[in-house]
Amino acid sequence: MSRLIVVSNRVSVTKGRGAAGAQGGLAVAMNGALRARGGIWFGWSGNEVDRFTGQLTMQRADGFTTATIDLEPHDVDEYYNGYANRTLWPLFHYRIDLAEYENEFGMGYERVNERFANSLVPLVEDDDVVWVQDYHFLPLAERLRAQGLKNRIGLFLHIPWPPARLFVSLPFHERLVAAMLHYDVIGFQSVEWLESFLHYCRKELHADVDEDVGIVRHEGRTTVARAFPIGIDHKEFMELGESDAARRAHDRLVGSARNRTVVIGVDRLDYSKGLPERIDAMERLFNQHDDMVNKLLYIQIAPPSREDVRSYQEIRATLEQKTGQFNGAHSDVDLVPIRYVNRGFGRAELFGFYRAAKIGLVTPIRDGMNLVAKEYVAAQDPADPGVLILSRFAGAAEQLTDALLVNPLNHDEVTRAIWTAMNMPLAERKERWEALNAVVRDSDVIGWAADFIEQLSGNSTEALEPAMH
Ligand code: ADQ
Repeated sequence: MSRLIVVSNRVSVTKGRGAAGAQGGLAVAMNGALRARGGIWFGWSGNEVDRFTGQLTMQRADGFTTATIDLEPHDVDEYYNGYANRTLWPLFHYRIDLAEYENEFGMGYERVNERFANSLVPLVEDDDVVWVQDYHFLPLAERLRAQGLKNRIGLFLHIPWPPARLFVSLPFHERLVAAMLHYDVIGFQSVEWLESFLHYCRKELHADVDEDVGIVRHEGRTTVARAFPIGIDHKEFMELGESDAARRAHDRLVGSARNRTVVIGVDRLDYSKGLPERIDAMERLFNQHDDMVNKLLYIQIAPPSREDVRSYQEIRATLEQKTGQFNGAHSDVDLVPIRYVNRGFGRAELFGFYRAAKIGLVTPIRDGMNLVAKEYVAAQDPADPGVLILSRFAGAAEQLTDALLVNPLNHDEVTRAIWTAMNMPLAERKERWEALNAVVRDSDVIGWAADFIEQLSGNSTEALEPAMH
């Protein structure tokens, strides 16, 4: 079997089971894929040095090797905090109002992609397959090709692809997508993001696009573009659910809820996750129904992320203010309706919290997939499952059609969904959950990685299946 080389911004090895913490969905997914197959995980160490050397630090991890490089402070400012998180992230989440277009950001992004290519090329052997993760490295394949790499190179985009009308607001958008077309395979989380990409390629690049099979031909190259919806490591997660830590977390939450229905949200603190809008929906619920303080407890777990970026400082301040105001208005002397917790938890504890919560509230304004929705489903008690309320704007909504799907911007709809979920009969909860759980169990991260790698390893584009499978 050929080796797998994974490239991503950060390399984060989970130290044994249940310790992934708040590293985000990518870390959770990649550890599963690399542990199952073996190979090298290459990325930024997270450290800064005064002068870039490209020197690699190699370490043996749990079943695979990690190789990391250090970056200069201005690389981190311009490439990571800049172009990746202040330009591409907001734009790809449809927030062109927050997207910043600075020349230095673009130049830093190009420079770091070049540096990654220079350091990676010596590690790659002839029949390795190279699998690049996410929006940090859209042009990396082009840089690797320029250095003569002939290997199969694939990209998986964990975030949405915006509609062409929004994407064209990015300066040099044609150049960026033309560089992406040096990948052999580009994977998206959902058919919606895939279709936006294909539409852009046809309309703006005038590429030859076969939408039925997801093939883009441009300047003599052929790229396969398909939807590969990511999943969770279902087996591992279920095993965590058997642990004492999970049971303790469950009992602790149930005990402290004092017979109130627990609603849970678990999200990185990010403006794409729709957190202030959730509190607005709660506000309506509490105003519409009497005595909600005795009926409902909303736990929002939201560890801060990207704290160097101003829009993240702002969303944090907004949330603190809104939860403070809400609790001030709706608490009783011995009952507080919103518990807002700014830290990460072990995955076993999360399992216990999910199971204790009769409602999972997953209402991002835009999200590539959203793995919390899938974790919430997996963690439910089959005999008495909770209800998932899911934003129709998350990639997960394409698969999890038996959730209560809502428009997170429509507060009334979310309020109604919470009320419906609180009052849903057991038979309906079971029926919905069984359908949801079958999807979550049968499309896990191991299968996701295997599908992508199989597509990437194939030398022929002749016998392609339809774009979505
Ligand atoms: P994220 O935006 O980070 O990922 P998500 O898919 O929800 O979002 O993954 C979050 C992961 O981090 C989950 O496994 C969750 O359990 C964990 N997590 C979140 N908060 C936590 C906390 N307080 N403590 C512990 N763990 C916590 C990006 C994209 C998503 C896409 C994933 C994977 O934005 O759309 O689903 O990558 O492709």
